[in-house]
Amino acid sequence: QGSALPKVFKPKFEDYQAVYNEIANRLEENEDYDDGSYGPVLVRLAWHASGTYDVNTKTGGSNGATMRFSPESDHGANAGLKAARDFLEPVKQKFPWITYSDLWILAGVCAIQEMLGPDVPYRPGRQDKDVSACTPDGRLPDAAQGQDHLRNIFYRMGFNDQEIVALAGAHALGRCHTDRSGYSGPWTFSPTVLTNDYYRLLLEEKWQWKKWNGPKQYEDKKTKSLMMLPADMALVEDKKFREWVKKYAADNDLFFKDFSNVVVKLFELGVPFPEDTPQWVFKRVNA
Ligand code: DDH
Repeated sequence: QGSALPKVFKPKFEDYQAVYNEIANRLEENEDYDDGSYGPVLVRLAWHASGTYDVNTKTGGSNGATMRFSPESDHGANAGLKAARDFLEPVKQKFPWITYSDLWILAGVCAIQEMLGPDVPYRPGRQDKDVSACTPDGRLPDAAQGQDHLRNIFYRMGFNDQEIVALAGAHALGRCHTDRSGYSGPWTFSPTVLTNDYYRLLLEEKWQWKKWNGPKQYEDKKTKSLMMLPADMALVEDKKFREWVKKYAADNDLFFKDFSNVVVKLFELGVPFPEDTPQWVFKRVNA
């Protein structure tokens, strides 16, 4: 007797690659958006979805996509990430089988690879949670603070000093917006291409306080067109962090290798993958 059970759609690598391709092909659809790409804000969405993890209570992290809901969507650190969530909504409509949690991380992976960063291996399997799983405010770093705060925040996620510095290299990408964080400007001259320029600029430029009415931030003395946050500058002020800044400034391959490893760790914090979960590297569209 034949089973009347409906066939459950079990997505495979090709299905996730199709989602990847959809995102990759739309990254530059709106040339008026920032520097012409949604890539940076998608990386930031994936990071803020993941960086709420608490290694002691095992709460937060990318499993859940709870930033869909208030209060988490209204946390100050998440200001502006609606642009990224809205960008991904039509992708979710087109591929309804993917969870928001998997989609947001896949978008981060896609953005990093398409902005010429390293391969970032991906595992699917995150499940969306409801509003009750929203994390409390204050789990993401405060840009106005220094090394002690960075250690408190990132040790809570389970990272060490080397990993803190490797993660920060993401600030080669994107910019600050006065209507989001209050800060202003990009960190590098090529904010839609991932390189180790963030570290090189940190070490090689002369940085001075920007004279303006906004929050305290640095500008480069030469062009006054680049910026650093107090939390960025902590990486060269702290002796232990500085050693890693020097290594990554001198060696882009080392940065790419360490960045890929630490981003995979970040994107998988607290995700209970079944043991037989495959790990994939997506094929690039913009190769
Ligand atoms: Fe960041 N980040 N970030 N950041 N971040 C901002 C933008 C972007 C801090 C503060 C800010 C990471 C770490 C830190 C990206 C990725 C990552 C902005 C500006 C602030 C402020 C937001 C706005 O106005 O739109 C602080 C503080 C830290 C820290 O203390 C370490 C990490 C670990 C990542 C990562 O991806 C691994 C990206 C990308 C952006 C650019 C977003 C955009 O829209 O452009």
